[in-house]
Amino acid sequence: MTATMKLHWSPKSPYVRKVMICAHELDVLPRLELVRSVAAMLKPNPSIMADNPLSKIPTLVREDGATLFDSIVICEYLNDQAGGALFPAQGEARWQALRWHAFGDGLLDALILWRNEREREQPLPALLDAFDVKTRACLQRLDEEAPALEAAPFSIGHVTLGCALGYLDYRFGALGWRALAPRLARWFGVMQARPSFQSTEPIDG
Ligand SMILES: N[C@@H](CCC(=O)N[C@@H](CS)C(=O)NCC(=O)O)C(=O)O
Repeated sequence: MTATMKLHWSPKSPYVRKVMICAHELDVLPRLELVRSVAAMLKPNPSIMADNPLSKIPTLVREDGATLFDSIVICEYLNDQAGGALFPAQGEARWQALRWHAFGDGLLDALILWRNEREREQPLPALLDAFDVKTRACLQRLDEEAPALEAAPFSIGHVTLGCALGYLDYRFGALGWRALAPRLARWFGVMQARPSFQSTEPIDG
C-alpha cells in the first residue's frame, strides 16, 4: 500500500474509530487522508454522498478511486492489504472474532438508537427501557466472556467491543457500566493502554 486513501472521518464516531484502531495496529495510518465529514441521520451530507449514497461514515475512497463501506469492510480491506492478523483466516478463532465483532457492532447500533431516542422531545419510555435492559444483558454476558477475551489473540472482535465500551464511557457515563461488569472493565483497561486506543479516544469538536 503506497498511495493515499481518503477516509470520511470524525473523532466522535465509534464506527470510524474501529477503522482508525485497525489502521494504527496495521501501521497504515500514514496512507490515510482524513477528511472531517459530518454525518447526521437528519441531514444527508452531499460530500459524503458523492462517495457513499447512504451518507454514512466511515467511507473509504481507495487509491484507485473505488469506494468501500461500511466499517467492517474497510477494516478487513486494510487488514488484507497490510497482511495483518486482525481477521483470523479460519477455524474457531475466526468465528469467535466475528461473533465478538457482531456483538460489539450490535451493542453500538443499540446505543446509537438509544441516544437518538433519549434526545427526542418526547422519548418513548418503553423504548428507553428496552435499550436499558438489552445493554445491561450485553454487559453481563460480556463480563462472563472476559476471561475468553483475555485469552484470545487481539482481533477485530477486540477492536469493536473496545469501541462499544469506549462509546459507553463517552455518551453513557451515568450508566456506571464498570460496576455492572468488573471483569470486563479490567479487560477494557488493558485495551485502553494500547497506543491505538489511546490515540483514538472520542472527542467533541
Ligand atoms: N454499519 C455502519 C454504521 C455507520 C454509521 O451509522 N455511522 C454513523 C456515524 S457514527 C453515521 O454515519 N450516521 C449518519 C446516518 O445514519 O445517516 C458501519 O459500520 O460503518
